[in-house]
Formats: sequence, structure tokens, C-alpha cells
Amino acid sequence: MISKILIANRGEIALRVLRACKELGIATVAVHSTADADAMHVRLADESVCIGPPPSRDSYLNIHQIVAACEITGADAVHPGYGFLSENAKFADILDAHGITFIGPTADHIRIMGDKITAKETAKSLGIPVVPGSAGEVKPENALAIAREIGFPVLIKATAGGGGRGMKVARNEDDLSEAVSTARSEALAAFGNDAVYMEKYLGKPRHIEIQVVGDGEGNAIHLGERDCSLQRRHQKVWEEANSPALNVEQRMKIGEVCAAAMRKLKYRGAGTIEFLYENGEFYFIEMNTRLQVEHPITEAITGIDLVHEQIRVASGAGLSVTQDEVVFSGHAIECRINAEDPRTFVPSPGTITHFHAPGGLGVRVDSGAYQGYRIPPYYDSLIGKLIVHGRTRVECMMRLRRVLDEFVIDGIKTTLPLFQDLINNQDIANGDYDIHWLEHYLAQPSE
Ligand code: MV4
Repeated sequence: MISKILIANRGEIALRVLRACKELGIATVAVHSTADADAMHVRLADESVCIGPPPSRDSYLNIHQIVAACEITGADAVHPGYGFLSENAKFADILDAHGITFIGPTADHIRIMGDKITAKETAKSLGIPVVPGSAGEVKPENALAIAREIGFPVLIKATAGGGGRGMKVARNEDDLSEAVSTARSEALAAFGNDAVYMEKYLGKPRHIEIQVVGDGEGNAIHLGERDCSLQRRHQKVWEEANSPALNVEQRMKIGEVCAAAMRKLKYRGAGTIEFLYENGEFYFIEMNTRLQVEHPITEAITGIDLVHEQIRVASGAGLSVTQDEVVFSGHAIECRINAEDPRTFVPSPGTITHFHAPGGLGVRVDSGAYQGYRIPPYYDSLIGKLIVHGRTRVECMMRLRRVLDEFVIDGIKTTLPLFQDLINNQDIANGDYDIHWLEHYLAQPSE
């Protein structure tokens, strides 16, 4: 049904999608900005189209240029990757109007999950546990009554937000009105929408997310969880599957709740249901209606290619597996390799003078980087992902230590040395960390 896919992205995820297309015998079109003419995704695609100058808004976010590139090349579907246009409902609508398949959920489902109040109401109505909080929007005049009902501390969040922007904690009644007004003005400035809502503030949660895939016809499966608690300023650094905090019963229980919800919703495509997890309870915070950066750790423990599944369900071929056929095996860890200083996270674009990727059993490197590649300064600093799989968490960690020693990236600074430190840390070895752990760790003076 789909014979040519245009990949509306760059970097490692464009390569990742390209690989799935090749395995399925589907022709590929790369798009690129003038800054990415020598990128690996352009070299490996069957065809490529330059869609504009370096700034994303003029190229990777330029809907008209991307639709034109589809028309010129005869691409019948678009894979958006992550970021850029991947959660843009208008883009999905426009492709639809042109008879081009958007490889993702319906525009309506993207819209529902893009508004955080609607997302939460929808999740709740589908039987997913949510954080106790306001029913809908909070205004300065009703904030105190709602906060007293919920109990302090409370968190004010932007309805149009996500990814942590525009959040304010109020520890007590004295803090409240300032927290609400600051959150509203920050939300207005960041998203052009000052609507905010309120939740019980969870102090030391883990961030655990459930991978789901649906066929849009009422069939859906879950592929277990990923623990993404190790993050800095809402940028994930290290992710693992399974979560060190869950046992198999907890995994299958929350997974089944999510899969059942997606069946009811008739969700199509890959999705991630994000939870905070504290004292044995799950609390829904958001749903991402796209493929995520960290999806390979789920692929490692299930053997299921998520991009294959996305393409299958987009073309009406259905899921390749039923829930009963999903087998979880071993443990996987992903390290995000950024072109950044490993201590300050200041970006470090430039030319890679030497590049040697590790190999061996249980090792996957997803990267568009190569020796001589010049990292452009215009985009995010993720240059690769190292994914290691082992039969147990201990085996996975031992393998990761070996693999980090083999990896060579010279000419720029990268986050590799941070992982050398983390792999030798006792809390990490014990799986004993929450969403604040890494920031506390980085705040300690290093010797
Ligand atoms: C929270 C929270 C504590 N309590 N909600 C941040 C990003 C956004 N997706 C939700 N976030 C949070 N919501 C309540 N009720 C703490 C965070 C949070 C966080 C969540 C996941 C991963 C990292 C985080 C870092 C700081 C705060």
C-alpha cells in the first residue's frame, strides 16, 4: 500500500526510519536543509530534496516545502520521526488533504493529547490513573479553594505546555497566588495561551513511561515500560527497560491498563503514556503521540521493530503481533551521546576527527555521525545513541562498561565521559534514583 516514504526529519532518527523502510522494500526520500547536504541520511536515501536554509522553521518545520517534496518525488507517505512536525495536527490534516499518508495517529488524537487538560480528562475517562488535581482550568479566583482541596504542595502547569515548561510549585497558601500568576504569564509568553491547571506535587517520583501501539481499529498492545528518571532540565540522559523499580506483575498490570485504554480510543500508531511513579502508584502526566528517542531499548527487550509496526498500521496491515506473542527478554540501557560538555552541557559543534563505534553482542549504535562529519550548530546536540542489551541488568551494566571503553569520538566534546562516571556509581548500580537524582549528582563538585 505504501511504496515510497518521505522522511521529514534529520540525524539519527532519519537513518533509523530509513533502515526500516529498506527492510520493508519501501523506497525512501530524504529531505534536508542546506546545512545537512552531507548528512548520512541524505547519502543513504534513494532520493533527496533540499527543503530550505539551516533554521528549522525554514526547512524541517516548513510544511509547504515538505508537501512540495512529496509531490515532486511521488512519495505516498511521510514519517515525521520525533520532534519537528511529529506532533503537529495541522501537518497531519494537510497531508490528509493531499492524499498523503501521515505515519502516525489521527490529527484528532494528536490534538487531544497536545492539550494537557484534555489529555488528562481523556486518560481518566479511559481508566488510566491520573495525578489528583483540578478538574480543568484554574483561575486566580478559584486557585485557593482548589489547592486546599488537593492539599499542599501543589504544582501549577500550563495547559498548552509539556516537557516541563511553565511549571510552578506552591509549597503553601502564601506561595499560591504568585505561583499561579507567574505560571500564567510564562505560559502566555511560551505558548500564547495562559490557561493553567493544578496538581498535587509529587516530591520524589520516578518517570516511567509505557510503550503502546494500536492499529486504529480497536486492537492495541503494550510493550512494557521505560524508566527515564535520569534527566537534566527535562532532557533525558540515560533510559532503561525494564524499570529497576517494577516487578513483572506491576509491569503487566499497568501495561494492560494502557493497552485497554488504547483499544477503547481506537488509537493508531506508536504512543507513549507517561507516568510519575511514587510509593507504588502510577500517576498519568502526558501522552506522546509519536516515536520516542528512547524507543530502541523497548525494541531490544521485545525484538519488535517499532518503525515496522508504525508503517504496518499506517498502511492498514495491522499489528504483526498480539499481546500474547510479546515476550520480554533481558534488560536494555540507552545512553544519549550529545555533542556537549559532559559537565556543563554546553553544546560543542564542530568536526569529528576520529570516530570508532563499539560492537559485539548486545550492542546497537544509532548515529548519523562519521569520521570527518561536521556537526552543524543549528539543531539539537544529540549525535548518537548507544543501546546495550543483556540477559540481566547486571550483565547489561557490565557490557555497557566494556562498550563505553571502546567508543571513540574525537574533535568535539561529548557526554560519553558522564556515562563512564555513572556506570561506576553505587546508586546507579542499585537502580536507586528518582527524577532529581542526576541534577543533585551533577551539582556535587567533581574531583
Ligand atoms: C509533575 C511533577 C511532580 N508532581 N507533576 C515535568 C515535565 C512534565 N512532563 C511533567 N513534569 C513533572 N510533573 C506533579 N504533579 C514533576 C515533574 C518533573 C519531572 C517529570 C518527569 C521527568 C522529569 C521531571 C523533572 C522535574 C519535574
